[in-house]
Amino acid sequence: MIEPPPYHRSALSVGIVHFGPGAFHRAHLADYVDRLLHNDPRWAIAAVSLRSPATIEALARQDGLYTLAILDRERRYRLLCPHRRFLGPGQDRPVRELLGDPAVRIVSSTVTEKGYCLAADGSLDFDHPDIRRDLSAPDRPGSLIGWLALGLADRRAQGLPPFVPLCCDNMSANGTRLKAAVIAFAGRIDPGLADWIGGEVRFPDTMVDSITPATTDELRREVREATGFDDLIPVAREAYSAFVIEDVLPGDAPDLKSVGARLSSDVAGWEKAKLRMLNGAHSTFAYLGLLIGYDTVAEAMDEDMLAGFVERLMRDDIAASLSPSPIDLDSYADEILDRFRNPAIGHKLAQIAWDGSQKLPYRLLDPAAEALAAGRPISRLAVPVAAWMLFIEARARAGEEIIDPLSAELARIGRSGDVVARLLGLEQIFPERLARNSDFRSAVSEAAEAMRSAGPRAFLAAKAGE
Ligand code: CS2
Repeated sequence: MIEPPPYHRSALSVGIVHFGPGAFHRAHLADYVDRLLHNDPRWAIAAVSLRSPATIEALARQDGLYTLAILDRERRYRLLCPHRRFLGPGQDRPVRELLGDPAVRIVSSTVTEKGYCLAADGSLDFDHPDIRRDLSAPDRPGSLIGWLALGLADRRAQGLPPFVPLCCDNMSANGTRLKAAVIAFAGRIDPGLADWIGGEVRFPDTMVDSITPATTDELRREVREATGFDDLIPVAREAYSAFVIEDVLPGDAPDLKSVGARLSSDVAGWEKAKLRMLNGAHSTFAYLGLLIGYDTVAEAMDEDMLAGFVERLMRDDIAASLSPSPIDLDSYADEILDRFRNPAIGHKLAQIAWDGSQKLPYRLLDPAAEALAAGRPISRLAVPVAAWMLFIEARARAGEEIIDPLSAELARIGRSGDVVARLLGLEQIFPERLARNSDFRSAVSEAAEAMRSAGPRAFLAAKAGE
């Protein structure tokens, strides 16, 4: 049996409301907060799930306790318990009360890229069904954006200082984008509120990083055998964890620095480097690896042809899109590739392949657009984009599920002819500067054609000789 954390759960009070208590949150922010609670009981988390009740119910059933497995050479297990309130779909009243509680200073989120309802240009998508719904009933929101606007409106009406929305998702300029989205939403309801948010509310940009595979039954079994705890919702992550927060938190915010978060005035540099180097490489492994027939990142790393291609993409093309950078990009690439080799993680390529329409823009399309503008070659950057298209085509034709907010449309296109041109026409994914660029279009089409005719392995072999 492992020891519960050394704080008295009954002495904790809620200071953070978190939307989206999935595996990444429970392995990342919740771990920082759990360690903070050892010294400061004011920062327990109220977990809010807007859609699925499963995690909330399991957390409540276990009185907030769950296991964090650290997947290193030796496995370690810790029991965490930083969540004290568990609010599922339909519990609007307590959520609203908590957002108005002056003791709550942070409202954090991990709702994945699609949870922010943004259009391809990064601004709020007013045509998004959730946003339309929330604008027609702003007192009963269903989206994160609607909840933040309502919570901030209540604070303003009560003369309370605002909370700090803390976006912990993998988007570049994540806080800045969230701020613009909440202001745009508020502007449609009450321009005075939008001005107040613009002037008073801090939305720090953050960089979050720790590889967290999805929880499986195998993990549940392993935790049960190793610790004796029949945990429904354990999480596993690599030992590495990083959290960089823009240094704009107010003085009365939780001291996340004391538990290893880094406060920085240049989060943009960190965030961009992480999104493009690590996540860009991940997505490349995912689509090429699945086409070849691999299951996990570590397995794909064992294929020299594929690993060599991804390494060149990182060190040449992606690094060029980041320079000048506050980071030593070559050592950063070494470190990332080493993390990918960790055989203990078993990180499924199929998991990374989810939501490609949301992930590709930050990870690979922005670097491609910048490369074109700067006159750098894009033939390698076009390869993962083409691989994503072939992945969509293969899934659609096999009648397999595509996990993506655009799944219906992607499946329809995947089953049709002319997949490349039709996918390039999706303006939710490809901004005009790319979709209309003939160099980009031909680089993607040529890579897709060559992979189709030679097969992805032979294609990569030929690429290695270029
Ligand atoms: C991955 C990320 O699933 C994915 O898209 O690229 O979850 C990645 O593991 C994390 O961002 C690492 O910090």
